[in-house]
Amino acid sequence: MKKVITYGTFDLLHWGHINLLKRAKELGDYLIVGLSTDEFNEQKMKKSYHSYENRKLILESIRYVDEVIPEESWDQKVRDIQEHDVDIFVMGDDWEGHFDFLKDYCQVIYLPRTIGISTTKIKKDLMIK
Ligand code: C2G
Repeated sequence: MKKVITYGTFDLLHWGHINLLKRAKELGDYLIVGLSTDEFNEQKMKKSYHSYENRKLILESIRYVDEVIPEESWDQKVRDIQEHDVDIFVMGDDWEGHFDFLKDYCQVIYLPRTIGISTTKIKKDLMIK
């Protein structure tokens, strides 16, 4: 079984996230999502609208997602890859190059981001209207 992992905040889930999760799942048979906790979001200078528990509930409802684990720090990826026997690490290409050190442990793939949508854009557009 080919296992894929990706990480993110996935707040205000939108079709750009779904495109990423769909393509990530298509690379293997089992997709794990490392979901940023509310505390880790603070380290990423992000504030989620939805709590970790609710973002987890939403992600677990998506057909492409097989398992959701908490992302609590920048340096847990190697351990996650080893403990979950991951074959492929996937991120959107806004992260291009940032995780190349993981190539010692698994395949690293950066997928093109979906243009025209982001959680930040949603928040901004809602504020204007
Ligand atoms: N994404 C995308 N297209 C968009 C928006 C997001 O492909 N229009 C992708 C991002 O590239 C990322 C994933 O969706 O791979 C989740 O996006 P975020 O929740 O913004 O994740 P981020 O805050 O970048 O967290 O350790 C890694 C970090 O936790 C990544």
